[in-house]
Parts: sequence; structure tokens; C-alpha cells
Amino acid sequence: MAALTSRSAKGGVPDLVLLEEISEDAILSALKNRFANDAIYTYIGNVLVSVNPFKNIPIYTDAHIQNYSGKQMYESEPHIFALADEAYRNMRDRAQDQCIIITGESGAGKTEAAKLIMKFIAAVSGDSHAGSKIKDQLLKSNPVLEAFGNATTNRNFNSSRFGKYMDMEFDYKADPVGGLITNYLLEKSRVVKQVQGERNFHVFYYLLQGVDEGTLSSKFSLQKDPSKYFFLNQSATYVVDLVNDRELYKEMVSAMKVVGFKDADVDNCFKLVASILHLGNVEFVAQDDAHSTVTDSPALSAAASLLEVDKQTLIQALTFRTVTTREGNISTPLNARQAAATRDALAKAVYERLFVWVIAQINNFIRAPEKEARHVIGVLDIYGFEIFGRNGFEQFCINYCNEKLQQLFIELTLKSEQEEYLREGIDWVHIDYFNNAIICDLIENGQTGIIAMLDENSLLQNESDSDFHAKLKAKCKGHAHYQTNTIADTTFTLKHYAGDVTYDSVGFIEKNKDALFKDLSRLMYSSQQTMLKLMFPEGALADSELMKRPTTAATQFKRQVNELAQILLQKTPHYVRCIKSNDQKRGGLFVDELCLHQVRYLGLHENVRVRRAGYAFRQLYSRFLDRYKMLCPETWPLWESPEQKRQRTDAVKSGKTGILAVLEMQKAAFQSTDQAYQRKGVEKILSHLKLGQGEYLLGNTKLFVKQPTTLFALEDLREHRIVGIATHIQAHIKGLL
Ligand code: AOV
Ligand code: MG
Repeated sequence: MAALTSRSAKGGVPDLVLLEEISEDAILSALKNRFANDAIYTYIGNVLVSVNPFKNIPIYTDAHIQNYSGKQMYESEPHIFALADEAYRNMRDRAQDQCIIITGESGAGKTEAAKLIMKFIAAVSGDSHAGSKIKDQLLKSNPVLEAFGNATTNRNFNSSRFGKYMDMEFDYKADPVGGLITNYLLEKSRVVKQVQGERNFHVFYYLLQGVDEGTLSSKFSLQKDPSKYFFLNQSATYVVDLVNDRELYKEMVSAMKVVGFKDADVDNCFKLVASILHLGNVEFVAQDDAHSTVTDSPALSAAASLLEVDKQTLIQALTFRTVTTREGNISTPLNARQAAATRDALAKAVYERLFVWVIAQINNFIRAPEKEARHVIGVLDIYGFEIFGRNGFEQFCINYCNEKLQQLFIELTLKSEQEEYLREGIDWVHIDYFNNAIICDLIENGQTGIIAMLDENSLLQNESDSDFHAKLKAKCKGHAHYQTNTIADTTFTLKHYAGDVTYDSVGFIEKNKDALFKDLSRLMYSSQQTMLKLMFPEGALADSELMKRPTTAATQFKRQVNELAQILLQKTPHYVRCIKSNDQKRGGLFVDELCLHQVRYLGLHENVRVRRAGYAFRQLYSRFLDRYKMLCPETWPLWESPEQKRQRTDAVKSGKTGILAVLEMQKAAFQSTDQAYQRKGVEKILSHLKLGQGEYLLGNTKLFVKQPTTLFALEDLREHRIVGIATHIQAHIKGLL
């Protein structure tokens, strides 16, 4: 093999396993070199590392789709399409469910990656009439979900404020037949408040900018100017570069129609969106410390009218709270602050349930009948790890979810590696790695975890955030990943795999309880709008039923995250690890420090080490033989079974001669499914190329190659040989003429 040269790739090694020196710095500079050459994708074995370029690189055209379709990953430049193709072929050819897990911090490019994967799979999969309809629906679900679930944040102008797992379903022919979306914890606090520089969910601005002034006023009682609305004007950010609200409104509405929403549904959705804007403008006047009244305003009337509820009942529900005691129900007045909080709770609840309703509808439209859906490819695009100036309950949940995904990554990459070696009868040497299970346990342990403690306090009457904080301090003290802070007494710090995050416990209890006063549920259930009514089914329950212990938000989330982990564990995983190149969203800028931090916490260094310790590439004998048979005179052109030899002789006798006849014979020879026969062919190639003993191992069905360089060298040789063959054929044809 000494004569073979290493395959050159754009801007450096296409697989980090190939680095001469394995260190964080070496990994960083390799990624940086490639990034400078617009090579934003790099492999670590079958894991794809993607560095967000923040500029358009023309590598997603139809020609690129064609180029990556049906190829092995290492055969071309690393690409998200190559990974999507691998998942699709695995599902089709091996009849296994697949999942693609995309991780990385906010703005690293997860959602874009998820969309590119869907685009690729839609383009290369079957195109029957029904198939093409469902593909449209699947693709168009994205703009709908983004309108309702994404918002402009300081980190990303199109930040996903919910987690999404989407199964694409395929039939026995591997044609798409449907899909199923699961959503995770929407950041609903954004509906009522946004920090400086950020916006509310996109749909509010789409509605105001997309609908003409006349209709806006007659149908929704709204004005075009977003600064008129309290739920939009607190951050004073209305217009964002790259977000054309008017165009996106059109895209959203047309996407809703393609997905299957009826005009009346679309109308009802926007009425609810509008009602929330009006609710935000409802104001309260303090009567005394305990009482308040609602200012009768056009906003109040418009809210009641759009929600199709009685205005007096709305006023009552916003300014009084019914408490059930042993003596019966008591109506307690709310002061102005409490009334405003109740208004906010209602706005958040309506928006969250609308979001859940939209997803449920999409699922109704796209879900395939059970007997049709044979296999799935799941794509997970969840909010990335977040460290803000102030981190609250939402960041706690989001980061916990990322912690779980990291654990899954560790388990699956090592587990699948070990299983494959075992299956193929090859020895495996264990490599040590940092297991973040200890942090997951600190958060989710059923007895001693932070969520369990939070729940204990949330379910007690009159417990405060400071009680919860004190309990944490007492119980978690001394844990290697927990730290009490003396500076601000309401905070605690968790040492996550991705960095230390200081959380402010203020608001944890309330957000975890996530209780909606029954006055509000009943009010919503009294709506004349059936869609809204059905979103609040608990409004129909008797007091005794409503009293039952509600599931807290954190526990519900924990359950969902664990269910998700189970779903992913049952599938063949593929990983995309996204890296954010800079914080300014500047095209082509690679900030070393920022990227190094991500390389570190994504565990890329360990990933490369694990991968190097094993065999970097493995390939079925049949596939290897098919591709490289031409590199050895014994397998090309004369190596053949006795039966094939006889057939070839017959062909020659019957008049077919020359290289074309030999090519035909070769085709027949390598369509043989006899594994022993294929293995023998592979051995012949390896010994002809004088591959060293340590460079490969022969498994039961696959060849294991230690260094990817070997494969790249084989690729180079193959290319060389193809040119030679073409010249040979041309000369032969010329000779015949
Ligand atoms: P995220 O999903 O990882 O963040 P996005 O996928 O929304 O991040 O990417 C953020 C922005 O980066 C996009 O809107 C594009 O402008 C740019 N971008 C991402 N990938 C590419 C690419 N391959 N080529 C060119 N530009 C790209 V979050 O949802 O905030 O965690 O919460
Ligand atoms: Mg996203």
C-alpha cells in the first residue's frame, strides 16, 4: 500500500479520524481549514460535524442531490445529503427504522440541517401520485410549525422555541406514505414577555404585516402597528433583517392549505392569535391592596368577541379566583398584579393549546394508516443548549434535555460499535469516556433529583421558590456537579457537560405548577368557538376531578424526554453535531475560542479517539468487491467461478468477444450472493494490494479497515483505473471500426 497516496479533500482531512495528531487543537484547526474552503461538513466516522457558515454556499442543488444519491458516505466530500442518503438506504435496504439526531447550541444550524435532510429524502424517494402529495405536506409542515413555534432571539433570528421530533413514514417500497410530529415544551412565557432585542412568536408579526389593513380591522379589530400591543412592544423589536413578515405570512397560509387546513380553520387560528394581542392590552386598576377592576376598553371587548366568550364572565375570571374549600366554593378577589398575572396565564394557555392543536391537526392530515407505514426515519431537531445572562425554568428543562441527548450519544456510539464487533466476531478494546449519566441523575432521579424536589415543593400549599432553593442547598451540597452560590442567594449552578450554568430559582415553582385557575378553563370551555372549547376539555370537569394532583410541567417534560430516548434507542442512529462559527451571525467568520468550546463539550475529541481505537470503516464484502474488483488482475477481468467461466466460454463461442463480453461476465460474477465466494474475492484484492495484516480484519460479513486513508487510497486507485479502462475501451472500439 505504500505506493498509494492519501485522497486529498477540500481544505484538509474529510474525516477527523485521519488527523496525524489527535488533540482538541488539531481538531479545531482541521475544522477551521476546511471552513475557510467552504467545506463546512467533516466526518468522525459516521458522525457528521457541521459548522454553520452563515452564508449561502451553493452545495444543495439538484445536481448535488443526484450526486449523493446511492453512494457510500466516504465516496464523496462529506455532506448532510450523504448522511441522509445513508439513513434512507439503510431503511430501504435493511428494513430498519432510522433516526437522525441533530444537536448543537442555539443558532448552530440544527433546523436548517433537519430541513435539508427532509428535502433530500423527499427528492430521492419514490414518486407515485400519493407519494408526491405526502411529500409536499411533509415539507410544508415546516413553515407552519416555524410560524407558530419559532421566534427571533438574540442568538438566532429564527430560533426554534420548541423541540421537534418528526417521523417520516415509508411503505414496503420505501416510498413516503406519511409522518408524525411530536413536540416538546413550547417556551410559552415568550407570549407575554420578551427581552430586549427579541420578538414574540413569528405568527403575531406575520398576521399584522401580511393581512391588509381593512381586513385586519374588520375581522380581527387589529391595527397594523405592532407597537400598539403590550405583548409585542416590551422589547421594542419589530422588524428583523432576513425576516420578511409579509412574505412569510403568504408562505404560512399557503403551506397551511397544502398541509390540509381548511379556510375556516386558518381563520379560527388567526382569531385566537389576535385575541391574545387584545388580551395583552387589557388593563387593571387597583381598588385597594386586594381588589382590582378591569378597564372597559376596546381591547377587552375585542378579546371577548374573538374568544367568543361572554365579556362579563371574562372580567369575572380575570379579577376573581374561585377556591374550593371544605365549606364550598369561595370567590376571592385578585389585586391588580394578580389580575395581570391571570391575564398572562390565560394568554399563554390559549397560545400553547393552539400550538398543540396545530400539530395535532397536521398529524391528522399526514399520518399514514398503520398497515401502510412499514418503516420510519425520525429527525430530531430540539432547542440547543442555552446559557443566557439569566437562566430560568425553561433553560433548566432545555439543558436537561440536551444532557439526556448527550448521554444517548455516548451510549449509542459506543453501544453500536461494540455490538457490531461482537456480531462480526471481532475483539473490542474498551475506551474510557466521560459519562454524563451522573448529571442526568442529579436532575431526574425519582427520589433525590432536582425535579423530584421541585415537585415536592410545587405540590405543597404556599411553598415558595426560596423554600425550594433552600432544600436544594441542603440536599445537593457536596455533589460534584452542583454548586451553591453566595453572591445572589436565589441561584444555583449546575456543571453540565456543555458548561456551567447558573439558574435563578425565582419562578421555578409557578412555572412547574403550570396551574390554570379553573375559572379560566371553564371560561374557555364556555366559548362558542368549538375549536377553542375543545382545547380546554378540563373546563367540563367537576370540582372534585379538578382537585386531583396535576402533573407538574417538569415531570411531564421528564416523561416526554425519557419516552423520546426510548424511541431513539429502538432505531439505527445517525448524528449531526452542529457548531456555531461565531456569535455575530457573520458569513465565513470562524471564532476559535467559541468553536473550541463546542468541540470540547460536544465530546468530539473522545469521539475521534473511540473511533480510532476501533476500525474506522467497515463494508459488506459484496459492496467492497463490487467497487474494487478492478484493482486486482485476479478479480478483474479473469477471476470467475467455473460456472461463469463456462458461460463466458459459451458467449465467446457464440460470437460475443472482446472486452465487452468480459464486462458482461464480470457483472454476472459479482452478482453472486455467495458470501464465502465474495470473501475470497476480497482477500485476493487485499493480498494483491499488499495490505498489512494490522490494517484490516475479516468479519463474518464485512471487511473492517483500520485507517480511512486506506479507503481513500483505494478510491484514488479506482479512479485511476477507470480512466485507464475508458481509454482501453475507446481504443478497442476504434480498432473495431
Ligand atoms: P438552530 O436550529 O441550531 O438554532 P438554525 O438552523 O435556525 O439554528 O440556523 C440559524 C441560521 O444559520 C439560519 O437561519 C441560517 O441563516 C444559518 N445557517 C444554518 N445552517 C446553514 C447552512 N447550512 N448554510 C447556510 N446558512 C446556514 V435554535 O433553533 O436557536 O437552537 O433554538
Ligand atoms: Mg432550530
